[in-house]
Amino acid sequence: MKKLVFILLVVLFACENEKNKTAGSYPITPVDFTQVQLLDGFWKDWVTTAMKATIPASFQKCEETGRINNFIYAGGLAEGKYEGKFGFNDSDVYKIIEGASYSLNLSHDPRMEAYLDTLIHYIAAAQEDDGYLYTPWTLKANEYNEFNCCSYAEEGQWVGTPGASHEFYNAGHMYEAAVAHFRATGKRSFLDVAIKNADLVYDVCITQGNNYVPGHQEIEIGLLKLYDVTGDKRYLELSKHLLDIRADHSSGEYSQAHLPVTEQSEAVGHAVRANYMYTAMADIAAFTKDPGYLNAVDRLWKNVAEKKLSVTGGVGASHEGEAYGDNYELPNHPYNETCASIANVYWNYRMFLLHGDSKYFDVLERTLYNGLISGLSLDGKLFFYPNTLEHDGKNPFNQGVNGRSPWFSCSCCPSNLSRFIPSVAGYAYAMKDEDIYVNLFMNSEVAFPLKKGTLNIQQETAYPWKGGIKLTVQNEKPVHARIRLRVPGWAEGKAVPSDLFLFTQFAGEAPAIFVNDEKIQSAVEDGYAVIEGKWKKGDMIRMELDMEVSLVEANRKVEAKKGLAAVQYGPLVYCAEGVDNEDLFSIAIDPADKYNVEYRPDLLGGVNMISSEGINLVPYYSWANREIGKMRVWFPLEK
Ligand code: FUB
Ligand code: ZN
Repeated sequence: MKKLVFILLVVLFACENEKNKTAGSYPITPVDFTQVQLLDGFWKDWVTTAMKATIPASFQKCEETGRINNFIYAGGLAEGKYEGKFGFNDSDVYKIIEGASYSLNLSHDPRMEAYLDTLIHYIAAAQEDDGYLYTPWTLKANEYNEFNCCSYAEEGQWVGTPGASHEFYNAGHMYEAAVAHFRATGKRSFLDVAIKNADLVYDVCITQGNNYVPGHQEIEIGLLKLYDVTGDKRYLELSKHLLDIRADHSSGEYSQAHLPVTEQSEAVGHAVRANYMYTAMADIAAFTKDPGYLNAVDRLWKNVAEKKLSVTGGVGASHEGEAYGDNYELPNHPYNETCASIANVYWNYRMFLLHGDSKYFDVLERTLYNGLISGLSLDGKLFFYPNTLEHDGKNPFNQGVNGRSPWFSCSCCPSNLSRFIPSVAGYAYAMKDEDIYVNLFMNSEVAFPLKKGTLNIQQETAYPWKGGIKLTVQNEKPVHARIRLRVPGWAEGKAVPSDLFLFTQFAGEAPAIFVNDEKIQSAVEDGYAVIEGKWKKGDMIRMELDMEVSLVEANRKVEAKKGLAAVQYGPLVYCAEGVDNEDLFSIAIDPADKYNVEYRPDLLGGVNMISSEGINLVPYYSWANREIGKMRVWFPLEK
């Protein structure tokens, strides 16, 4: 009953605000995480781990490291000084609240809901009367603490050092968290704090005409989510304004301020900043229909897909400045920050919503199954910040740690995983009129509210271990729809939607589609098998993808990958670890090698192990969960 009242409130609020909206939207409509119910399987396991382990452990770290106290002190609820090394510590709390809100949707947890209420009480207290909310600034009146951190005067009250300030960045994460909390609970407590802050930022930047350039992009995304939930066009205007004025040249390529955003063609600079910016630019392209924005994100996407993507879907290869490297600069020890992978998913998802082409999901899926979940240990409590593709077993490459770490002084990646993983079901489906898109394969139930009735579908699959995907229609009343079932590029012998990586040999059979057990020849449009029908309870659509072990080689222009090959199975990139292989660094791969694929329920939470005579491989994402030893993704190829 309580949940029903919340849902009614959310719907009423949304309807009221729809009236204010006059701007455009994406041609394709997302199917929100609230409309998808995950069922037991690969992704439910990850989400449950995030809910039960990652989120509570991360909140605990926030408590231990003063991140929660900072709100309490700034709100005058107790006395104390700002704790922490970075001005953006507030954002970790916001991100974990965002993740906890998504997880409340999956499973009702009154204790967690009450804990969030307490945190929101502290956050609201820390908000200054005019709406300003950035605890390092509010607490600056106190003398500097033992960390002598982040020189608050440079960080806050509207942009100190160009390219460095995080007050807008923190605000963006606050807005995203507040919207997620409102959507999950129907409560306005956090949303009202966010709105008050956004109204202040609007006043300062637009009404007063201050050209403040955010030091780290993020607020642009948060404002667009606020716009989406409130329908208040000022937030859209402000988001676009902050992008339009970005080219102040002061911090150059590092923070993508070197050129007007609509003139950028190459992904450069700090990779998380860049990918958050491209994400917001895609939103602006959709909401304003500005062709300059659309053309720019298209060019930038092409640049990354053709020249700057790791085989694991990670981006930001350069350790210097946590940045995108040059074209074709894809070293075997890339930086590939976990946050940059998460942002790559956000960006590619929006590119799909703009264009409806499955190639964006080919990149998204590659990132998701490889360079993103690699950042989280199987028990959900240890993290990688950079995601290397090779390890000698000794180098403390993970921010000074040799192996996974429970936290970092700059802990953006753990909190980003806390928010991303519980939202994953929101990426699986989308719709446009009578077209429904099945983009990711995960056991789930989903409802598509079509004009002439609701289409309810249950998806069953053992992906990524097996290639069968079954959709069963559950609605009693027949409803007409075109089901667009994504045929992954890898299943058609295309490693990526460019010539950056190629399968050396691809032996897989063509994907097969069945409707009610009868094999059909369906048209494939933009990478989707299109299956049209009037669907009623019990109807069944099945896709069989032939999962074969394939070798991947990089484009010859990638110096670091000359003569090397990686191993892929379905969407998964594999690696070899020292624990399964003696003398790992003398192993070479012969293209004629035959592989055995065996599902091992006892290993790494249940994985397919791939073996040939000379090598044993496990999914890349699962490495460093048994011991911290040698690891490699790319192997010399015997010719
Ligand atoms: O600056 C905030 C976050 O900290 C960035 O997005 C990460 O790359 C890390 O530097
Ligand atoms: Zn990070």
